[in-house]
Amino acid sequence: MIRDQEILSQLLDTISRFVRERLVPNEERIAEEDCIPAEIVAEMKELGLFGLSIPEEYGGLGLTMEEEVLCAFEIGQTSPAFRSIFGTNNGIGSQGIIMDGTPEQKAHYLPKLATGEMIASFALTEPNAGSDAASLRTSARRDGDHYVINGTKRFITNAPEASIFTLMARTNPDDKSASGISAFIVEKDSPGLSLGKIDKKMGQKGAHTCDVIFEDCRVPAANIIGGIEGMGFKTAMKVLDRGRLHISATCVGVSERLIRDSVRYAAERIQFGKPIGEFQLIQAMLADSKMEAYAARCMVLDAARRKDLGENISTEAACCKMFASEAVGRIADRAVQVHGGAGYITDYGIERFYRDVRLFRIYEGTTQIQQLVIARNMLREIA
Ligand code: COS
Repeated sequence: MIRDQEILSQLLDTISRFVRERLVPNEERIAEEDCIPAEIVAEMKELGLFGLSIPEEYGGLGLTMEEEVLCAFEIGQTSPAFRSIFGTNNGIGSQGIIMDGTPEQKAHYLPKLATGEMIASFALTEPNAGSDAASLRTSARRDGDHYVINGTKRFITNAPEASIFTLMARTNPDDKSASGISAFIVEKDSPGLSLGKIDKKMGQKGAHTCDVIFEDCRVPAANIIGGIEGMGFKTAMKVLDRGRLHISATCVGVSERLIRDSVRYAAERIQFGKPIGEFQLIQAMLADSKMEAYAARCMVLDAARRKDLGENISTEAACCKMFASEAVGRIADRAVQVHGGAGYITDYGIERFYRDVRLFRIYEGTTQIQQLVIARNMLREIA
């Protein structure tokens, strides 16, 4: 749903210009320095990028899902690490509070997340609970007006930068199922919370992950999301359904960027006396990539529109995440191939995207988890 086409077009133009003029020229720098420069983060705050999806009453832009994916198509046209720094405030870090938080929790945290004054991180995965999210072991034991939290969360995006964590922990030790899990807002300065070393990753330099360790960490009982125990797993699943659409849109953006770079290279690079783009074997690769990116774009837009209409898009979001993340993997591979030797050399940046996009098939649910979600929903519908 697009509320005001003119305002949206202005926003998309502004984001597109920011990506072209400020982010693309800094891609190599953030890969080398493994850090998003403070002046760029300040500009992102200025543009409102930390609050794209946060409701207007809390100081965000309150974008609809369709508007948000259109923005993500633009933001995806550069290194994914740039998106990552504000991605969790719009997505998995904040959405638990937006969807299920109490009015007090929303009023306290959302305005600071919308401006980027606070960064929110989503803490679900553990050393022994990844795809099987419901098997998580981090415990939250009630003690008066507090919960005492013990456990370790792993690969937590933006944890080194985070001010708050949306944490999933087991409040009922006797219930090993999903209904024993609750969601909490945990502030980074809580006594007993510490961070592990920043992980060394294959790609997406500039976006950071690390362990978050809770040792008798005391959290006010008022910070349980929604004020009731046992709802945390469902909150996490709803957050992930939505997050998967945003990631899919980012995959579309990266795909379109890689295709543009590949077409330009194919038009300029001369071999056998003519541009390589005139050879049909190169054309086939360009066409296959275009077809897949276009299909992914259409899927994402359709699912986003359905979400705006209030439909349950769990299946569609999983289809989008699976298709768009697998497609961008193939598109990045073809981009390397079209660029030939240059595609393998760091200076051209294509090999960096090739490594960066590999994560899309893994986080916010692997391709295999998307397959499982899609098929289970299909079987449930018929039952
Ligand atoms: N929206 C709302 N509620 C949902 C839901 C969704 N999308 N999916 C599941 N639920 C609810 C179910 O309805 C069920 O509630 P009831 O007990 O009241 O019926 C409850 O949650 C448990 O669901 P289920 O039995 O399906 O849980 P499973 O343990 O079988 O879940 C999957 C399996 C694979 C769906 C889940 O573990 C998952 O999504 N794993 C991937 C996690 C992930 O993406 N990790 C990435 C790291 S986070 S960046």
